[in-house]
Amino acid sequence: MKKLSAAALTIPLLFSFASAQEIIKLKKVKVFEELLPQETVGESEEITEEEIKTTRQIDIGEILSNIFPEINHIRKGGTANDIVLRGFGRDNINVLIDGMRIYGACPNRMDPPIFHMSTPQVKEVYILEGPFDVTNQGSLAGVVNLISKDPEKGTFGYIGFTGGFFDYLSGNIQFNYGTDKIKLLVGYSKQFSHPYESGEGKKITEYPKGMSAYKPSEINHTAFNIDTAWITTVLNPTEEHEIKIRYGFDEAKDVLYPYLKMDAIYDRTHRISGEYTLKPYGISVSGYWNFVKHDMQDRWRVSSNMWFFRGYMMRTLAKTETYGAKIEKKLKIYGVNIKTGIDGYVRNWKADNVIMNLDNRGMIPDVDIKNVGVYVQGAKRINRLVVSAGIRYDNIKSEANKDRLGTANRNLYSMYYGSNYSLSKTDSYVTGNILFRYKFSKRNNIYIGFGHTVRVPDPQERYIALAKPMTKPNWVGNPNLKKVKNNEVDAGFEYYWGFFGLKGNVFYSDLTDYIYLTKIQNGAPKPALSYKNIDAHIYGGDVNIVGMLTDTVSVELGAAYQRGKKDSGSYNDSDLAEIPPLKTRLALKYDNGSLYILAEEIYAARQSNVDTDLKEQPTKSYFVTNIKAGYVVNRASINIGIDNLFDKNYYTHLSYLRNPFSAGIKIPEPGRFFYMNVKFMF
Ligand SMILES: [Cu+2]
Repeated sequence: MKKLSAAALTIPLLFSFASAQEIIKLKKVKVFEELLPQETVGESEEITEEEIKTTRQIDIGEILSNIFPEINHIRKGGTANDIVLRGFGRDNINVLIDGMRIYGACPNRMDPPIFHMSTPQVKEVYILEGPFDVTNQGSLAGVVNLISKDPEKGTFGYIGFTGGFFDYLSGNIQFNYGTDKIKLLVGYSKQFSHPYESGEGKKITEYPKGMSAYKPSEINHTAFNIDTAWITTVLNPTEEHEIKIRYGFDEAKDVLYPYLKMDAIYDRTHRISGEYTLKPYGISVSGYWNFVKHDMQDRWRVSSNMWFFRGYMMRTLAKTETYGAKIEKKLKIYGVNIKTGIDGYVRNWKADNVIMNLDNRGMIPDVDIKNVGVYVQGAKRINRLVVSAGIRYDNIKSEANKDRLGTANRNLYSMYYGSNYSLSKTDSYVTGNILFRYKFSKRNNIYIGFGHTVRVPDPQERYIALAKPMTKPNWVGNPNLKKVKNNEVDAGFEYYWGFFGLKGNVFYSDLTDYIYLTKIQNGAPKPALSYKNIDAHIYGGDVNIVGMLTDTVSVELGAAYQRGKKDSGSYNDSDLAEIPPLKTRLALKYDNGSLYILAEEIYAARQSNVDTDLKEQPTKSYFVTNIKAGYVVNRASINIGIDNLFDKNYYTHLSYLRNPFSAGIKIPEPGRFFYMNVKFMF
């Protein structure tokens, strides 16, 4: 009987960079796989690697949600999907771009961090689930790191074009030049679409009602129009030295978010980063800066009708800037592989809002978060046991500028939280983790790990200040919020038998001072939406089965389930909000190296474990079928696909905004969506 090779199972068929096929690699790692090189631990270390060959290429959040049952997307519109990993969202997970921090400018998360890199730039996505990252501050429940393509040796380029339903058009061109000493990659991409239609044949712009409804003239308004340009240079003056400099710019215009009450006029981002590696000493020094400017208005909604003289009833202009640096060294002491480093960053966020005649300047009042941290992480193999551990110390200061507040929102903190609050808070803490893996054979193993992680409240949770007109509830941050603490156990196994591989993982996260939405009044004239610390726990697990049926045919089955419960605070309903239901994915693949065919079925169960305190509603179960095929010939590839083949009308559980005062507008997923992409290499 034919023995299944490790490579065949985890890396089905690898095309080199020089192939015309567009590939994004998705890697799920456990902490020590990243730290220990293959030769140290033996060739048995597994990295769960998935490859994305054909997609609509709209956004990374949607792509990840499609492949991994434990990742779910928050559907706000046609693009810019935010993600929830194992029930954790927002700042509870770290989303990094080339290892650097980036934050969205929009107080309503129209531009989540994961939106700030376009699909054609992405080479790999690293996903580290659980409390096992000490190399970045605040990785409470996981890290998602998008890695961009590096330039290669040689002179060549690509041109790619995708077209699909609802006037979806996407094109990109990339040019590569490289010698031993200098390499350069320059790229440009554009994406455009009109609003998509759901399975019931309605445009997503037709779902909001009342004042939030789109004006009849704007129902078919551009849904997004995104330009992206990037340049990466790698310099190798000698073999020992490497300097990498990256610059990226993107401008997303006319992005519609029917999930919210406003749309983005534009969202403009600059990213720059530099990295210097001194290979013989295992030292790397990196620095980065990024800036996002975001303008959202209700100008295309009915609510702006009365305000025609200025074009909008409400508007938020927001800016965020993040910069940081890291020095890291890899070394080996007494056979222990060690990575140690010192890093720091500054995140600044300001947003100014106007609603009717209310001056909400400083809606996010020029908040600075300043962090310095040190860490050390080590791993060692002792016979069949691999032990890895990490520890990190952080000092982090959050500070808002009261002078930035406008006339309408100036007194909100004292109105709801009394005079005894401070707009400056410093948190210092130690975090760490330990993980044991026992290997029964080269590939079969079990593992168990424990981690203690912390994150500080984000600038919005502590300091947002938005006064709303008339009887509408205000929105105010809680300056007294404490940092969130997570004590989590993860355990799992990997088992290979013949042509099949089976992996499973369970986790239990005990959360202290988890930050949760609440309504507050405290004697104020009207209530407000705010945040409180509660104790809670989230637990769940996922399984993954991969099987090679023949040399060319493989099957994949994945399933994930998670549950969240409140443990403290006054509540009527103990279920945590925004916890996705059971989700499964079954895929059948044929791949002979030039022809590729995939059929997949995604199922999500009904979610009735909802938090009625936040007006959450149950979400129905759904089945959706996607098919795709691709063909590669020499320097060209062509792919076609149909997502939602049977034109089902369905909603994911994260398809509407949670608010304790009223349930948000549910945004359906796209109906049948046909697309085709072609790519040439020159
Ligand atoms: Cu916005």
